[in-house]
Amino acid sequence: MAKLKSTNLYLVASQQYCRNKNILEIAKEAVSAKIDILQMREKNLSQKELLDLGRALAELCKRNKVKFIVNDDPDLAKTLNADGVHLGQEDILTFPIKDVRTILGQEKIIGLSTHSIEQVKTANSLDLDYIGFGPIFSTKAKSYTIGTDEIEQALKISKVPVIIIGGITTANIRQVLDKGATNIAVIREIVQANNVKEKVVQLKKIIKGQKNEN
Ligand code: TZP
Ligand code: MG
Repeated sequence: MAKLKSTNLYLVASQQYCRNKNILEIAKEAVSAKIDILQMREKNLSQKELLDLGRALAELCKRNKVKFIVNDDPDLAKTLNADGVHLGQEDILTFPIKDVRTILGQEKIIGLSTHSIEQVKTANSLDLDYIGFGPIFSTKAKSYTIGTDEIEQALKISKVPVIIIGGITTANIRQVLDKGATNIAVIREIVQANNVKEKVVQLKKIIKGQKNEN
């Protein structure tokens, strides 16, 4: 059985991109508006802070049937009994995917960031449940963009669901959906929204408008 639904709004939750609000508060609002997947992506927290935030987010997601993914660290994902882990290209030098699978088991979700068609092809030989593909548009988290031109090819060749990421907003999301994408991940568009709930509802509505199933 597929571990992900066919259409997903994926929030990458990261305190450093929030303005005046706490990431846990934002996560609560996003979850109440039925975000599908939430990733904890914190690069500047101590192990204790990561554990505390991770426990709170894991509990929140579990209670609301939202998939909870931990960035960068398979052991932390295991400790938190998260639904899965998300790794970058540099992470898999330290944690080869087959070892991550051994740590987490068959039931858990393993995602990998890809930034080119070459990386999508390589990802096809790995034991993954989804890939991220981006950054499509300009973003604070990366210093380059890959644009929309290769989205169709990435969707066509990838063996696993492709989650499109990078600078996506309500203003430009249709450019991505028009290429066939059904899985969208964002940070700033949600965490910096004046009204997080409204923003989630609005994004989900636009994404679902593409496809009738969920
Ligand atoms: N990987 C590629 S782009 C990105 C990550 C983690 C950040 C996306 O953030 P935003 O604010 O939606 O551009
Ligand atoms: Mg990483």
